[in-house]
Formats: sequence, C-alpha cells, structure tokens
Amino acid sequence: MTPSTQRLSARSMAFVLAGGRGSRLKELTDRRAKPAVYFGGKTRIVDFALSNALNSGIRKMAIATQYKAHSLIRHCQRGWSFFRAERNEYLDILPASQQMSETDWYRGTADAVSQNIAIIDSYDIEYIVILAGDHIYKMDYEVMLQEHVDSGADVTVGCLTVPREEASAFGVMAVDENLRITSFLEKPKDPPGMPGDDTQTLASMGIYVFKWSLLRDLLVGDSEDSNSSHDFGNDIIPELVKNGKAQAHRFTDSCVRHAEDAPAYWRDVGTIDAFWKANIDLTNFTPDLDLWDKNWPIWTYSEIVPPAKFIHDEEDRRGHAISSLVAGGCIISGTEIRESLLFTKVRTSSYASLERSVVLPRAIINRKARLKNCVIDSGVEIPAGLVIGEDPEADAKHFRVSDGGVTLITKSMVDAWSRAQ
Ligand code: ADQ
Ligand code: ADP
Repeated sequence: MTPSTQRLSARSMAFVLAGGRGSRLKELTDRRAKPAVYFGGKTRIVDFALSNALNSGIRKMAIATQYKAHSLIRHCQRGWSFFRAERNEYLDILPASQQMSETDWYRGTADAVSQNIAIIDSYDIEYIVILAGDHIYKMDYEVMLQEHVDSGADVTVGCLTVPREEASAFGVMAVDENLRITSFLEKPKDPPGMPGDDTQTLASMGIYVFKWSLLRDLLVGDSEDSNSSHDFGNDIIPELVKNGKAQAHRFTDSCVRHAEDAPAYWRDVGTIDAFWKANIDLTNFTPDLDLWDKNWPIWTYSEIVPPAKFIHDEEDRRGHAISSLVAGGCIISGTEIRESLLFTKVRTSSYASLERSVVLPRAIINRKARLKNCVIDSGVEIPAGLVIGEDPEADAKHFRVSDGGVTLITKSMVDAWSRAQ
C-alpha cells in the first residue's frame, strides 16, 4: 500500500459512470452517450469529470461505458491516453459487455463497479471517488476526500441546492448540523424543501467517496441481492443513510480552491434548452464558467487544425463573428455570426447568418441560410436558404423545437426536410 503521507487523491481512483443515454437530449444522443456530447467549443461533457480528477491529483481512472459508446471510447482513447503505467498511472475504459456475456449489460450504476472489482483491486488504492460523467462543473475532489476521512463516514455524497421544482430528477436529502445525512429519497415525485427555504432542495450530485475495501464488501453483498436494482441512488446510498453512516459534502465556492473568487459552477446540461443555454452563456462578457483558467484546465482531445479563418467572399461580404467563440479549423466566408459558439471545422458561406446558435464540429452552413437559437449536430449540412428561428410552428414540422424555443437540427431531420421540398 502506498505511504499515507501522500495526498489522499494520490491514494484514490476516480470511477466515472458514463453509460447513460441522457434521453432528454433527444436526437443529440441518438448516436452517442450523453458524456460524449460536445460542450464548450472544444471539449466533450466527460472531459469535465476527468479533468477535475486529473487537476485534483488523481492518476488512476476508469470509465464505465454502456449505451452507444463508440464516440465516447474513441474520444477517450485519443484524448486521455497519456497515463503511464510506469508512473503508476492508469486509465481504463470498461465497456459493459466485456465482463459478462454479450447480452448482459451493467444492471445499474453499482453493478458497473461490481463487475470491475478485479480491475479496481489491481490499482492498489485506498479510496474510490465515483463520478457521473455527465455534468459540467469544476470541483477539487481532494477537499471531498479530506472531509470523508475526517468525518469517519462510510460514504460521502456530493450535494448542492437545486430549485425544488427541478428536484424530482435527483436524489434528495436532509442533513443534520454536522452534515450527517438523515434521510435520502431517490427522485421523489414531490421533493421536500429545505429547513428555512421551502423553494430549494438539497440534491445529490451523484458523486460519492468510499473507502474501497468497504465499498467492495457492500458490492459483493449487493450483487447477490435479488431485491436490489444494483444502483447507488436506489440501493447503496439509502441503505447507508438508514444506518446513519452517510455524510454530505456541500459543493460550494471553496470546492475549487485555486480560484476563491470564482463562483461554484455546476450544470446538468441534460435537456436541449439547458445544453444550449450553458453553451451560449460562454459568449457572455464574463461567463460563469471560466475556460481560460490556467490553474484548472479542461483537458480534451484536440484535432490538429489550422486557425479559424474569416474571409470576405468574392462579392465582398464580410465573414465576421461578434460575441462568439469560434474553434480552430473553421472557415467563415461572408457570414454574419452573433452570440454563437462554433466547434472545430465548421464551414459557412456567403449571405448566411447565425445568431445565438451552437454548431457542432464539421457542420456546413450553405449560402443564405438564416439560423437563430439552434443547436446543429456534428457533420450536418444545412441546405442553402434554410431559415430557422423565425416561425417555430413551421420549424417544428421537420426539426425538434424545445420547450424553450431552441431548434435542434440533425442529419436525418435535414434529410426529411429535403425530401419534403
Ligand atoms: P441519474 O443521473 O438520473 O441520478 P443514472 O441514470 O443512474 O442516475 O446515471 C448516473 C450516472 O451513471 C450517469 O453519469 C450515467 O451516464 C451513468 N450510468 C447510468 N447507467 C449506467 C450503467 N448501467 N453503467 C454505467 N454507467 C451508467 C444520479 C443519482 C441521483 C443524483 C443524480 C445527480 O442516482 O441520486 O441526484 O445522479 O445527477
Ligand atoms: P462524434 O460524436 O465523434 O462527432 P459522429 O457525429 O461522427 O461522431 O458520429 C456519432 C456516432 O455515430 C459515431 O461515434 C458512430 O458510433 C456513429 N456513426 C457515425 N456515422 C455512422 C455511420 N455511417 N454508420 C453507423 N454509425 C455511425
């Protein structure tokens, strides 16, 4: 076992649960799992949990994948392959069907860990940090690990306050004055408010710290329990809470210690509206999420591409972008772009305009297209003259218009639109 003078993160591993579809993202997760969805101009959602682990000092990681994992696995192989076993560093990608028969996927989040006990044992770790690979946030897990050790609890659950009307999508808890969890309800229909503030609820972030030897014993018991759904939120956490052994770790500004003036940032970009807004917010003068922070970089796979290029077309139409983020490899020719975010290798043409839109890699915007409040999937070719965002009822005939009025455009939607012309 490693000497105990090391930082706790050096004696820990991060186990990233990345198997969920994220069905509220609709067609954006038809071909890829939610953790593989692009975010912020260069990165994918999973990069945030992995970067937090890396920046916290954790050098052993595993990523459990399940639903439509190809895009995610390819990304992790390309972008996260710098761990060196020679330095006692590991990053393992653990697809569900590797451990059982082809048809037996992980039965639940706890089962995703159970099925990999032998691999985790081989890491020789003391603590395990279980993370969800589908949130955008910055957090120093060393702080949470230290609180876990100090409190002597069996599990420490990361938590934050969310508006009560959104809380039925979360595990909801009550705590005593020492942050010991006194009750835990997984996704209750009518979530209770907090003492003193009925509009807010204390919600689980779906991240947990355990001593590995203890979790290992719990998982061996759980995997044999036919009444269990083998899930952290449904089975493991409620049981520990019942026994008075679960502690809450509140995600506050102090959880990112390197930048004390930065507000704690956490977003579940699980719907089209939330995904669009969190991306578009990055075009604000001072965004809440600081992607420029040298002390907390978000690591990713980055294609080698030339710088973004802005050109006047032959008819002297200026290609320009105002209050926008434009990734490398883009060619903006004679297009007016406002408050938008363009990922790698997007190409746009003359007389086209983009406003408050998120354009994923390799999309092509043809001439005279006018797009407002859109999310455009990777590789989509927008037909010349397509106008979106001016008549929601017409848009909804072929495209996905969200409750908040954002239009998602995917390749199959464009194909259907083209056939109807
Ligand atoms: P959810 O996120 O709704 O709630 P779940 O669907 O189990 O719970 O997903 C948790 C994480 O595990 C996600 O990152 C997902 O991608 C991944 N995942 C899901 N099924 C998996 C599987 N079979 N194999 C591998 N990975 C899998 C959880 C908690 C709540 C908490 C919220 C916070 O259960 O208590 O409030 O997270 O978002
Ligand atoms: P990314 O998410 O990396 O941008 P793409 O948008 O190219 O990837 O595609 C998403 C996923 O859809 C791919 O990882 C792959 O699994 C699947 N996919 C893409 N193109 C095809 C295809 N022609 N046939 C089958 N599956 C495909």
